[in-house]
Amino acid sequence: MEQLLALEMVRVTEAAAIASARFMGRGEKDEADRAAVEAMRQTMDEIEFAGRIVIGEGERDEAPMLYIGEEVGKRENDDRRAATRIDIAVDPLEGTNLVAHGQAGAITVLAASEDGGLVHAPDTYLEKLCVGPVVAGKVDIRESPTENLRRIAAALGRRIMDITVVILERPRHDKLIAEVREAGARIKLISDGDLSAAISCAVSGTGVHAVMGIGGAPEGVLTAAALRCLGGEIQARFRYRSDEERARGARMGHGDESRVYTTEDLASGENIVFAATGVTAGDLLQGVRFFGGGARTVHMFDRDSPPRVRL
Ligand code: VTB
Repeated sequence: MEQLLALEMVRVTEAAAIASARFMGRGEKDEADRAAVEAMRQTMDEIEFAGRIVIGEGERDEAPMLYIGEEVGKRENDDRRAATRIDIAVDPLEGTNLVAHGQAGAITVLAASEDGGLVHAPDTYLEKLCVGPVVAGKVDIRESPTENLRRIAAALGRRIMDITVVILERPRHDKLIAEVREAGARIKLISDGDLSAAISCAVSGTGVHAVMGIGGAPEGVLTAAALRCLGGEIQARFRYRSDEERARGARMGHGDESRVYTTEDLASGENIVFAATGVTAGDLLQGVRFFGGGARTVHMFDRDSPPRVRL
């Protein structure tokens, strides 16, 4: 996959960002999401490539567009690109609630890899520990949050009190939050969006050093793709909400809940392309700004090896 494709993928996340940003503060999260999905799908179909959605809006029967298994891309010319199938993972609008309420941190995200390069994660939860490049390789999700905070602080040459951890504000995290407070780190509680928080860990200047806690599994794969490109790390374990989910996860090969998935397990592809555009301004990216006759957007995109970031 060439650099060109990476650039074209930015067009896809940009189109979704501009379309959904129009819904900022309108209290219509489903409409904001639909606008992002439609724009993404339409823009992908203008690009010559043979794509297949591996992470998207859901199963075929529950999502009209960008469903798992859907083929995307323009396949008119039988050139080399059309012959190479590319797996696509999307989160057309990460933070639908954030857009609906005009709050910070909504982004549109796409990752691409060669066939089989991204885990087909069931729609369930993952327990995640995400860190940036300096800390990568030094944490272990099987250890306590306190121990991991010690390791993060040591790697960054700081005290634990100088570390900021992002945690989704959910009752399931009460114990985690209490422990992180006890350990002395600063916490940023977010209402939504652990994917953009995880990417922020790998971008210096965002003031975010780690993400801990349980969030969506499909977004965990997108996190892994982004962190592969940026040199960060995610460690994760499946956390099922019901026996039905557990059985489905097991059928997909993810039955072992004690297995720790690494960044490379979740995004194993040799070639990984990742693109994101800001919808509402956040730690990571500025939001879409409209002016008479146009809009200004800010993106981040990259491909694996060598890790590089363009803001
Ligand atoms: C949310 C959302 C995240 O996972 O946490 C969701 O904000 C799952 O958690 O960005 P809830 O079911 O408690 O809302 C994400 O979508 C992705 O990890």
